[in-house]
Amino acid sequence: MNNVKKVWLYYSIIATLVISFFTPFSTAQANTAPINGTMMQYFEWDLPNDGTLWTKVKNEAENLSSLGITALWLPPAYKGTSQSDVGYGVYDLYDLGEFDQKGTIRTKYGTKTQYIQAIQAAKAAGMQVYADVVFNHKAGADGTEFVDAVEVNPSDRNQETSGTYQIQAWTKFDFPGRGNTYSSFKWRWYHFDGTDWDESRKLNRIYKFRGTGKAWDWEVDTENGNYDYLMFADLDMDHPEVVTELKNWGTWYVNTTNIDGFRLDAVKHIKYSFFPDWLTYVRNQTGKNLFAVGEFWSYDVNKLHNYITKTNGSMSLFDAPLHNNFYTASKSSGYFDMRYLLNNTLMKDQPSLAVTLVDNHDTQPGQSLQSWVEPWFKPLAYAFILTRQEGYPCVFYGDYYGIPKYNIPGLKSKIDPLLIARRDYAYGTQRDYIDHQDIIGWTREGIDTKPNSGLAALITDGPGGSKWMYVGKKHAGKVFYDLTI
Ligand SMILES: [Ca+2]
Ligand SMILES: [Ca+2]
Ligand SMILES: [Ca+2]
Repeated sequence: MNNVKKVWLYYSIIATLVISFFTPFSTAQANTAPINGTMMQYFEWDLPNDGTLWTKVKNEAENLSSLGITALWLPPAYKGTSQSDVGYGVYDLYDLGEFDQKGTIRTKYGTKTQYIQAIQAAKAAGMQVYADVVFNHKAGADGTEFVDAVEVNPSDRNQETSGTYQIQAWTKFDFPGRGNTYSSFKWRWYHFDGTDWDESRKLNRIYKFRGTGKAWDWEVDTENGNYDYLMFADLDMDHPEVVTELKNWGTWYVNTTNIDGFRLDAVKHIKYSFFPDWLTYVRNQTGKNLFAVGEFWSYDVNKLHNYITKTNGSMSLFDAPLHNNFYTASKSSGYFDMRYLLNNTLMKDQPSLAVTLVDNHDTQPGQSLQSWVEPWFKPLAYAFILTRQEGYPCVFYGDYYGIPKYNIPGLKSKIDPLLIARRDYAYGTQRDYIDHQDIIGWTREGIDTKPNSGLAALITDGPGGSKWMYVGKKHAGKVFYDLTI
């Protein structure tokens, strides 16, 4: 076949030579068809607490869009336990950096006004914006209540390990700085299933609350017997007032911010039947076809399949098993069998609901799920998620800009060409050559509505080599060039 090139690099993306490559938008014809979707997770865990992220989003929106980023996942925008909270210690869902609460008006990322302006700028640049939604727990309560509770075994939460006794729990949320603005709902102990701190005894246990109808929610992940409880005060999704309040909040949030979708935190700890109902409600109330991706962090693809079934395909899921394959490959010193890169992944099994990723704020160094893909492998992994047809790829801020706290340099110069490859060339029929332990490849034949589209990609965890790959007869006689050098 024609149009095959030998490559000895770690990774390589070969695209058809286009004269207009450096000004790809100069031809009106190239703009008629929509480009491939690419999400960017626009934060990492260790960003400085300087209140500037929303402003950075506003300032960078045009630039990111021009590189082919079509959606931004922004971090939790509401008030957490303190100003420096990354956002997952959620205190008040209605305080987007507007009220003097927890010793601050702004959040780690800025004020409500700046957040709204960032979203407006992103949308004006043609991107979607997804909000990070944390419903599993609440933290930083305004006061305590005395609650009947029982201790459970941390590794088997179905097993009670004490009699019932009264604990002093941080479960009273009155939001004195906000009052009744936007919502008059006040959280009390009976809106929760349990907590992990008894203030009166200064005891750290996993406490399950006692009371009418009180039980860990089901169905949730079965790790530790029942994984409803993760941290802080755990919301009781069996309580109708909780469900109603969260539905009201979702509608308010979409109407207030004009976002386009959600990244849903910790879904394996939340009753599986909750989100299909919630998403249907908010989509109907707002009249928007809101995108959703859930964080079901498990390397067992069967658990992801089960969740997709139970949620009727109402949301996508992050492809955690794919991340794990990248991590394992990057740690194998060249001895990973590259034919197995897709094994047991959503990208392979359920591509239309797979949000593919390389790393995120939890897998980065120092975090709870640390499993950092080694830097040498990152360009290969990004080539894999950005130029193949399966999945909706998500680029991580920490990979793109770097993580200063750990002296990790950004890979912008490596990732940008792959974003361009995705934007302009990664279209059409895909042919796989995932057939060798060290060097694998794939081609895209291109489509007529994207002039000069089509590519060939090769990645290797070994010394390199060559491969014959078919790119389609319509490329006969064309010259391909390497986008990555
Ligand atoms: Ca419950
Ligand atoms: Ca829970
Ligand atoms: Ca619960």
